[in-house]
Amino acid sequence: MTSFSVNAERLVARIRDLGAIGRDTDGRLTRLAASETEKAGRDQFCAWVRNAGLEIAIDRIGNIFGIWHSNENRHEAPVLIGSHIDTVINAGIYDGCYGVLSGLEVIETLKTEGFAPSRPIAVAVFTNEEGVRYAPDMMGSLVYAGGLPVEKALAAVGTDGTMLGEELQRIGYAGSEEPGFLKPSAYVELHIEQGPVLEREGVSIGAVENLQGISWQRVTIDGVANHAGTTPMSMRRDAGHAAARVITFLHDRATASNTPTVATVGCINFEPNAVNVIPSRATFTVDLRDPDEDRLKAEEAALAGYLTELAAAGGLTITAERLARFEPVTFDKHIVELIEATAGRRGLTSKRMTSGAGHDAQMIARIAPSAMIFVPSIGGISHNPREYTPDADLIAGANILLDVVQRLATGQ
Ligand code: HGY
Ligand code: MN
Ligand code: MN
Repeated sequence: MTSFSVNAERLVARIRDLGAIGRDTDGRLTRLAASETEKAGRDQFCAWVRNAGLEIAIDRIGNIFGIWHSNENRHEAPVLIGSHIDTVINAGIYDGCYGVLSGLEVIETLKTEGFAPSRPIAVAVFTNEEGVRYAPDMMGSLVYAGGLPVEKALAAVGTDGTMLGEELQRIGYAGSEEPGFLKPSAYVELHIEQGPVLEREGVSIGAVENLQGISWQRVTIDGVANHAGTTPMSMRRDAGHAAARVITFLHDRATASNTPTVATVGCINFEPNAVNVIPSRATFTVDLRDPDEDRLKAEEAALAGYLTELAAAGGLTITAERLARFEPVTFDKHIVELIEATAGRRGLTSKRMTSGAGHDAQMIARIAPSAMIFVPSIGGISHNPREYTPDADLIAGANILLDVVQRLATGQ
């Protein structure tokens, strides 16, 4: 197999250009799913895809596909590369975008080099991977893989009260293709690690063999509003204090365990949210993750038990609503082995890894052999404007993706 190399300048320039789209007045990068800023990112990606001479297809949940096929291979199942371009709030420029732009780069390089694949190669931008505005996360790829009815996803109401389907209409990305219209022969996703392992161990490439389970809940605690100055401590039904106890319970339990379990409370809101009123209501999110399904279930049960005790002891009413729940996923061992062998052929070190973050690959793994390639994140920082991966690592990862896709598209 002839080994090509991506156009490093073009890829790095596009990562920076896309990273400049969607900055607010404070310069913070925020491209929430189906927002005006994400539309601008989608438009830019589609312009690059058109310019590359690929066919564009958009499905009903707004997933975008850039497809390269020939008359000879158009009826074969495509090799699919993908990720996302929606971001969290005040995000870095690499999360998701790196994988999408590297996928486009791989196709453009193979096209330019005159490579003739035995099957189509496509790059996908999946809608709402982050799940910050609409839950659950990885929504577009979940719908694509048949894990969530498209009508239900389109009816999702966001944290801002908008409806996803209406927002996709408004930004012009409510497509007509039925989700799942392309049945991939294989799926590969290139992504920054978003954790500290590769950098700490001085390894260039992560061959991701599995991905941990994810549990998202929204907890609502109802107590009684009362005067901050006149209400004795013994008479309070303080929803705010109860929320603080739950946050401490989760943090201490995960910290004390000698397992990879992680627990995060990322959003919290008090009502009436006034300096001199004991909160009557506290609403917050709980993100629990573990590579082992039984342990994740045990963490969910421990939380449920603690909430029941807290409600009884404090005269509170506590409810929990499930926002997302995904079991751990194991990726395709042949593709993982191919990633490792490819890294070796390019003289790069690699290691098998578990993904701590959720990714679209965990959903597409339901319908096609799938795996992921990681490159180092400096300081393990992500979901933060300080997210950074050196250009040399970005290019190394993209060339591994290039070789892996080329091999998957020649059936060797
Ligand atoms: O939550 C996650 O792990 C991903 O960034 N959506
Ligand atoms: Mn991501
Ligand atoms: Mn992310």
